[in-house]
Amino acid sequence: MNSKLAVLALLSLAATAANAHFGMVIPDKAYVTDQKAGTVGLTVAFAHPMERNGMTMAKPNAFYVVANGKKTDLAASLKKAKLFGKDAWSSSYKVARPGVYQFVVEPKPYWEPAEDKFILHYTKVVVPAYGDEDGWDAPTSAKAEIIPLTRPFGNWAGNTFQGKVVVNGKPVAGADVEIEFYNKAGKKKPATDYHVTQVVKADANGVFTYTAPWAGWWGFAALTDADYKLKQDGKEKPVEIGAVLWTKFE
Ligand SMILES: [Cu+2]
Repeated sequence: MNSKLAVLALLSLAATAANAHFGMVIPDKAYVTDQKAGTVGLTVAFAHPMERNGMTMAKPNAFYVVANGKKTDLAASLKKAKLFGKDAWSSSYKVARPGVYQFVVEPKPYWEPAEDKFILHYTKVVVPAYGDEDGWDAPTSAKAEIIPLTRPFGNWAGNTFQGKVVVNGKPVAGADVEIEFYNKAGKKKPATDYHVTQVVKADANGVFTYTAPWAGWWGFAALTDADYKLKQDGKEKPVEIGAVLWTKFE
C-alpha cells in the first residue's frame, strides 16, 4: 500500500473509533409524578447519539419492563418509528402503580461490516414512579447489564455516576465503557473527534466512574466480547456484547 493509501486507511480507522454505536431506550419523561400524565412514551433505537446518526434497527428480539419484582413483556407494543432518519421503534406504557420501572431492550445482533463483527447492545433505562425509589439496582434478566451503584435518576449535572459491568451475572474486570451524550437537538459541538465518545475503564471489580459535565440524557455502553460467534455469509464472526444504561442528569 502506498503512503497516501496508508494515511487514508488510518483516517477511516480513526473515524470508526470516534464513532460509537449505542443501543438506545429513551423515555419522554425521566420520572412519573402525576397520575394524569402516567403514560411513558419510549424511543427504542440504535444510533450514534452525539453525532446524531441513526442506524437501521430491526425489530428487537425482546422488549420488556421489570418493576416490583415482575417482568412484563412489551414486545407487542413496539411500533415503527424513525430516529435521525433511520428505522427505529417506539412504545408507550401506562404506569399505574408506584415502583421503579426498568425498561429493557434486547436487539437482534447488528452486522457491522466496517468492524467485521456483530453488535448486540442490551439496553435499559430506569424510570421511578409516584415517589417510589426501591430496587433501582435490582438486576434484570438481561445477559449483560450495568448495575448502577449511583441511583440512576434524580441526579444533577456535575454528579459522579458509578456502575458495575456484569455479564452472565459476573462482574467484568477492565471492561471498556464508552459514554455519549444524546445530542438530540444538535446543540453540543464536540471540540474534536476525540470528544464525541468519552472512554473509561472498569476496575478489577467491573466498577466504572464518570462525572457528567452537563444536563441531559447520557448513555453508558460497557463493551465485551461474546463467548460465542455468529455466522455472516457462511463465516463465523465475533459478537460485541454491550451493556448499555441511559440516565438523565438535570
Ligand atoms: Cu454505527
